[in-house]
Amino acid sequence: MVYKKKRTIITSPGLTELPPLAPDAAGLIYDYRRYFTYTLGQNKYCHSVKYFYKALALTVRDRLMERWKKTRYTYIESQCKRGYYLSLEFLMGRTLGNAMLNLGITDAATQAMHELGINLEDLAEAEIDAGLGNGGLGRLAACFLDSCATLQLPVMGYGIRYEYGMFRQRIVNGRQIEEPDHWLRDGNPWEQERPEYTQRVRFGGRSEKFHAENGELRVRWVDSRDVLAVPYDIPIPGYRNGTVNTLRLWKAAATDAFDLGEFNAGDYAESVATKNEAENITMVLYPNDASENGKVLRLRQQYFLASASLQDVVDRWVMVRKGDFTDFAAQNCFQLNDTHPSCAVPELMRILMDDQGMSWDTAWGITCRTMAYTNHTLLPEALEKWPLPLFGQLLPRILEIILEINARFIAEVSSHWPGDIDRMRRMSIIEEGDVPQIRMAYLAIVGSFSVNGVAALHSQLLIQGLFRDFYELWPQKFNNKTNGVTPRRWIARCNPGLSRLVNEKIGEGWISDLQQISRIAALADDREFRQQWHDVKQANKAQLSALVHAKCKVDFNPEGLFDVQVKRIHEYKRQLLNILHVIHLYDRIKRGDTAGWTDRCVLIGGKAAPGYAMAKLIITLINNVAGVVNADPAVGDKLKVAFLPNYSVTAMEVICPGTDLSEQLSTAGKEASGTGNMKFMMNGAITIGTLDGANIEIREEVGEDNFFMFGLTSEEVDALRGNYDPNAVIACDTDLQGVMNLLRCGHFNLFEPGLFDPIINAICSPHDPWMVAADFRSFVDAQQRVAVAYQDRERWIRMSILNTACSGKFSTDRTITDYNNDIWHLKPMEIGSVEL
Ligand code: 26Q
Repeated sequence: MVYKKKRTIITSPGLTELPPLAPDAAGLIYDYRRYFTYTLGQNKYCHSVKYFYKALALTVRDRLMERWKKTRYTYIESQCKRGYYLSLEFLMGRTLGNAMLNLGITDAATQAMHELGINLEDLAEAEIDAGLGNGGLGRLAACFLDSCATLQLPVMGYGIRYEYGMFRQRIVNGRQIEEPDHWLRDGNPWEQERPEYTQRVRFGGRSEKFHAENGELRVRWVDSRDVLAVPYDIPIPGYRNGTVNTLRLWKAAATDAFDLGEFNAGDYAESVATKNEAENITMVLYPNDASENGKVLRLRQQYFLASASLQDVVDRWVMVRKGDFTDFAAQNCFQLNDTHPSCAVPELMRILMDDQGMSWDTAWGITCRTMAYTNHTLLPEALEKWPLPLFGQLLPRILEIILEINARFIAEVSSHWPGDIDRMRRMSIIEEGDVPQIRMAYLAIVGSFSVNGVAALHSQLLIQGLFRDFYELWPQKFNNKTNGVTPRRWIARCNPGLSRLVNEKIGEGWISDLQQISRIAALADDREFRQQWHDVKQANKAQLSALVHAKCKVDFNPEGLFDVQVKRIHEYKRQLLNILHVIHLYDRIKRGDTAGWTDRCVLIGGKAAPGYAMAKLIITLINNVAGVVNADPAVGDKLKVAFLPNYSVTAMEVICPGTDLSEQLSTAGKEASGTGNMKFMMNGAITIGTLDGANIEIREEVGEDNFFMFGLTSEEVDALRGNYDPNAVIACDTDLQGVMNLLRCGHFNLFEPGLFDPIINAICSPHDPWMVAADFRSFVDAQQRVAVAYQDRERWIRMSILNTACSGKFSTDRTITDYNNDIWHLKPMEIGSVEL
């Protein structure tokens, strides 16, 4: 039956609150020495920087702890409405620097370490990124948590504590090699295990009907193979406001009963294997940023997260409200980060009916008033589907509930559009076919009161395309929430030079109210300010050069234009278009066509999904082009190209402050939003981009004069499909011919003939979905406008200032305020207003 640990409560009058810990340098030094000496057992002979880092991490963590407890009690005592962000990914990066920034103890810690003869930055470098995400979707979740805490909203993150995060990328012979990311090897000072909140998650078995004591017909899930979910909590501090929220990550563990049964049968090896099967669930993050369908382990992860998190919330509710669910929907809201956690819909139904004894109608009334779904992709092939038979084997009770949800939903469709069989077939949660499939996006839409896209264009395209039928049925469910990024990490922390300069001019208010940064626009014509702005950028470019030198052995001259594209490698993001432009510049240099030349340093970085052959080949092409260009003495400083291996959150913290030009090249209508574009803008880079995702809104904010637009619009892309003729495009463009000739004659693969044929064929195919050749001319022309603009130094600096000044909209503080006003309706909670 339902697994519940007995709790023994000890109350001790001796355990009253201690006075708060000193936040100054002397207090930090005292605690640091204690941790270093007694907890970590080190002395003056210690030569591992890991211990120096760990002692400071523990010292800082202590200062979060008081606030964390207070925040928890404030939420429980006030019985306020709570929000939950359910995500298979949280790409947190490093924690130490962010924690110190938000606590306001960076200066004190710098001084403390200085007095101990330690350089704080060296020590911070020892922290390994928490890379529990693939890219945009996972990083967005991390930025959201920072903003929720800063806005003092009672929101908890729920995710998975993967033993292995995003793989580490190495480049060998121009090719991507994946290495495991065992990020927990040296322990994680930021997590706190909470075994007392362990949950039990069922898999397999079957469901059976039975009569309850009161004679009601009920359902139970029996003969299941259960797995324990053990929570690990991570503190999420707000910006200098006393709030510390929680990110709860679940780790899978085998049940004791499991082992016991096998042991009794006398098979030790079998019992250990069974244990592994359970613990495998949270072993590794799937490294695909578009769905890789049909992997049963991935579905186990998804259900594991949904089930453990919902049971956790319901347990807390039952404890406080004593089983009265009248207010549950008014007091709880779950935001689903894409369809990955969408098993939450049938799982909440199961908990409310099977565990809490509710009727279908009551349970459904609660479920579809508490769930909200965010979509992050327009690519139809990336929409999640699960084969029904596989789903039924793994989660029989959940499938039963999904089928019932669908039956009732189809009845609603049929009463809305009587006789419209085709529409019923189109809208069904179950896609018909040889093997029927469960359409997770449809399940999420049917079970949610809110469905949102992540940029204005994306939300518009969703209701016109993928979700059109659903929009016609329920227009009021659909809304837009344009993405953002947190200005704490993405300006204040990663760009101290810029922050100091801005603080001097307009104060520090912008850090928690980014609209205030618009006040620097008034200084865009101030010569002295422009010089200071330029000095900051040049210093940041020097740091980026050092990184490129260290990781790529390529020398970037900071006088050149730093032209950067970093993001997942995907055909729709068109790194290929970027490298075609590079080849074109190389071709011009070789032809001597260099009058009025602007020196350029091109940096490209990002990971390819390990099974995505075309993306991996594009990486190799970039590396081979870089090899040829950088080695050619005729090229010199005119053009440098580098592929940065192992792109990560921490790498971006050095990259975006040192970038002049931000490349946002996706085929229009394909990139849902993009968020890297916002980080670059905030740090004074100018965008060259298509009218796609949030680029459109960036251009609206900064003005068309301060943005380099190019390419087909999404309507033009759609209109061209079917009569696209890339070979005709190439025939009309001598520049593109020059590029194709270099590719075709094997200039970048002299020792591997034919290596890049798949790329050449893709560009020349009339079925190329990404229409690379179609946008080449427009892109090259826009790049020429960039080159000219960069030579007018004063003009460029002015554009740079205006980009930062107009980035206020792209703070996640604005995004989260929108989510809260339109979807969650949570009350900000002052911390400390409740007696402990
Ligand atoms: C699904 C099933 C099985 C295996 C993997 C997946 C999977 C994992 C990650 C599918 C998709 C993702 C990630 C998607 C993603 O990062 N999307 C990006 O989300 C950003 C935040 O909204 C947007 O800015 C980007 O435009 C969008 O591409």
